[in-house]
Amino acid sequence: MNKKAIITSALPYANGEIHLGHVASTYLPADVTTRFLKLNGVEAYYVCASDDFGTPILIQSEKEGKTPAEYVAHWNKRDYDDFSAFNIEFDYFYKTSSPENIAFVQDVFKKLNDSGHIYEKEIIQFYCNNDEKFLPDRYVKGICPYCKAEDQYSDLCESCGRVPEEITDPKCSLCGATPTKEKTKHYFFKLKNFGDSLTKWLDEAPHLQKDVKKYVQNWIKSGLIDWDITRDIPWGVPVPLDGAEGKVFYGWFDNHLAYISTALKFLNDKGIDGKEFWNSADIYHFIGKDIVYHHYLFLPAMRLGIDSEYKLPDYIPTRGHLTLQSKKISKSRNWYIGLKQFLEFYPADYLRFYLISINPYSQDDLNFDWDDFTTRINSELIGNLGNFVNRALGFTKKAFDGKVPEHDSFDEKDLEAEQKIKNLASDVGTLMEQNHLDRALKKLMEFSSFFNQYFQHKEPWKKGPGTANCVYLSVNAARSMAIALFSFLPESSQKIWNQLGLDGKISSSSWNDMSLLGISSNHVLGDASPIFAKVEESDIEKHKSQLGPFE
Ligand code: B3M
Ligand code: ZN
Repeated sequence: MNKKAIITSALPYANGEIHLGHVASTYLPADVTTRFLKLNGVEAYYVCASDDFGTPILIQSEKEGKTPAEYVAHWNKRDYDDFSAFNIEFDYFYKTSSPENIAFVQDVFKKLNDSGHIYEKEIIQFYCNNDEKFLPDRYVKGICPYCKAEDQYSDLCESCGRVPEEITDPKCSLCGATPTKEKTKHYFFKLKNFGDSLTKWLDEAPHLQKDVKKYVQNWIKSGLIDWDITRDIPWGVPVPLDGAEGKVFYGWFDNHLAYISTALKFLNDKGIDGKEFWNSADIYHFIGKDIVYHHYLFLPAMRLGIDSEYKLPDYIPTRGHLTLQSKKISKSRNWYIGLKQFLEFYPADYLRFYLISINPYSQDDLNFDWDDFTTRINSELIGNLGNFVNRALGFTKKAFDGKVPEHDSFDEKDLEAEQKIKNLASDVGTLMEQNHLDRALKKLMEFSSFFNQYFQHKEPWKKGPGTANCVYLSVNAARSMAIALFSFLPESSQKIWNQLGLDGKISSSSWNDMSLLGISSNHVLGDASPIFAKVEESDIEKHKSQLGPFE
């Protein structure tokens, strides 16, 4: 395992609240992975930033009568607060509109330009004579030429998912007037130049997801097209060239560079050589499958274009979309659950447990279902894990006044239990290293289930000869579970830790500690109480009725 890592997750647009769909595919898996790496002694930093530029943000700020800077500052803070409440623990959360990122983006552009990867071209663009501005992307609405869906933005049809070559019956999205077409000069990035080097990188990168690789390679084979990287709007990173006044970079030119500029800012401020660290660390970019194109082609091509001055990603864990009650999440139809709202109903760990459990390391979509949530929390998290911990600790309290008894020599069943503890770090760790967070959590639940059966089998309440061994091993198993749980359920794992009467923060344990019998005889436990409270079905019915209507 590389002893250094930088972890990023797709930067949230500073344009609205974080909902369950966002956290499921990127922020939560990235947070769990970072915690895991840290427990393994990796110097790992999880950095993120709000994605502040782009036409949707400019338009929305205009609608709300705010400056774009005020508008994004509001969402930057709100998003950060919501993430924190969910125990997504960034080492640093910054913004794409930071002075550091602006300078970095301009510098990268100049290098790309000097190496011949940029050219100017005159294009025809919609222009609103009424608003006196060019109308890129979301400034124009019309009919999708492919599927005929009405009221679609010119840069993406939400109905069929295609990017229209030219939208039919265009209208200015600000005033509704029919725009004219005017000439304007834009800058293009020669993505076409990079077909071979991208193919080579994809072929050789050992940790990229195979299924994603395959279709990206097919895109390359079918031909790459150059990217129009500038916009005629007043909100963005200014193009640093004479004659380019009034032009800014397209949001997807600057945003992923903030992975690097944010990491550099954070590391340099800490007194670490940021560039040196970046280039010797494992780089992880966690994303959702809708931005594969940007992360597997555009981002690496830009890094290749500056001679890999900053290394390309080692891991791009790509996961599917979350549907809600089997329907596509839609804010306008009220078919979504805000993260903040969810956390008013249930503890962060319930959601973390559920979302990790249903989230494979693949691009398959996953579904949030209130009934499934109830079952998994009540029967798995509480019925299995919570129950075991409570039983083991509660019994020790009751029968031994909280003091772990001296154990005797182990019988066969005890030896099997001891072996389970010894294997736990590698059983769960191997799956974690392979990014199979869901399977790792399942392994942990199997461990808990084994110990429930062990406890049941030993019947310590009968105070027979095997009682002391059973208590000793069960209390140790609870400790092991707490350490293994930390990446997934940080709050609950700390609670278990405290109830075990162990000192300090569980985060300062190391991963392999879970395979030791770390609690010795005569250790005195803390106070035991149930860690989790049941999810009530009557509440679930209420939550369901708050969604929609979905016509
Ligand atoms: N802001 C959000 C998205 O498309 C976009 C990600 C940027 S990552 C550099 O998911
Ligand atoms: Zn207009």
